[in-house]
Amino acid sequence: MQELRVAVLGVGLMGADHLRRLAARTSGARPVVVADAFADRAREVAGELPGVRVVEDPFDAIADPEVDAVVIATPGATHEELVLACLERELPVLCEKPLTTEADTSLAVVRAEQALGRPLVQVGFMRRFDPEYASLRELIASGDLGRPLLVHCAHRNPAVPAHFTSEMMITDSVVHEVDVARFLLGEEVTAVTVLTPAASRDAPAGLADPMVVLFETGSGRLVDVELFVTTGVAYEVRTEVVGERGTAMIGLDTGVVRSSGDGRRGQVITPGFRERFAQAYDIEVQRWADAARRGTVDGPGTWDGYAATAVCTAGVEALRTGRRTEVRLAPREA
Ligand code: ISE
Repeated sequence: MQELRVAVLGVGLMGADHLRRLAARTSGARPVVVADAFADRAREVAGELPGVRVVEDPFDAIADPEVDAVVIATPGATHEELVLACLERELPVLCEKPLTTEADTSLAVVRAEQALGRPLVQVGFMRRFDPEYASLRELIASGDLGRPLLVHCAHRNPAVPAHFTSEMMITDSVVHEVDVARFLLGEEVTAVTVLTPAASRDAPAGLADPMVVLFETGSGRLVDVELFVTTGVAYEVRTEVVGERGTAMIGLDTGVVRSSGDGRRGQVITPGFRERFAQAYDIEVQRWADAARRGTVDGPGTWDGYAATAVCTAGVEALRTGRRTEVRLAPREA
């Protein structure tokens, strides 16, 4: 295939970001169509990019004969039918997380792709493409840390939109640590416990912020996640692996160390996830486009999307009941 002609569905924060990335920084691919429920927003974003058409209905974009591949960045609740429509046309897809919002619908997507006999869908777990996460995984694989026993994670956002709920802290935020745990440890998460300490007085009423989430894995390892989404500080995502013969940590923003006039020395913390993971997003989209042109997927696939949704479903139940909740995962078929 010469050049991958891409439709971008949804041009909110992430979709608009991916659209510009495809237009300016992805080789072998270019955006040709955008669709968004807010037509004005779509026209405005597309207006910056010559040759990009706007359609109102995302299904028209999927059916468009000029489209070879699709990026889905619409709200999670729309993903199921959009991904299934792409599979019907056998189009490669990069779907922002979540793959779908419920475990059973994610499993249906896994099965629909399996029926086609080849992988077509990549799920937007961009942390796998972040050089620090990739190095941490290589370090684990080298055996130098010994067997990893524990993973400590901190996931702090300076702020979240007003509609953000405690459940979304799991389905929208902790979902990344679910994928990180599976990516680093190479096994499934089997149970989830959620603890809600005294809430920050700065958090909106009713938001269980901060929250501590504990994952158990199949072989008995533990991953703890401190989630704090209204810190008012900056974007801080840290991951520390504790092995039998050493520990390793990433996410310290160890960029330029600068002294300033007020007698302080330090680094700048990235303000948000788009800045912190900018390089990861670039690599993710480039690897997706390269693989799509080769007729394959080179990143987290539908099973990874399904497993993450299943763990989040258990997490939301654990939050609601206050009890340790087992993850119900269907058997993996070859
Ligand atoms: C957001 O949707 C993301 O995906 C970010 O990576 C995460 O840090 C944030 O908490 C989510 O709301």
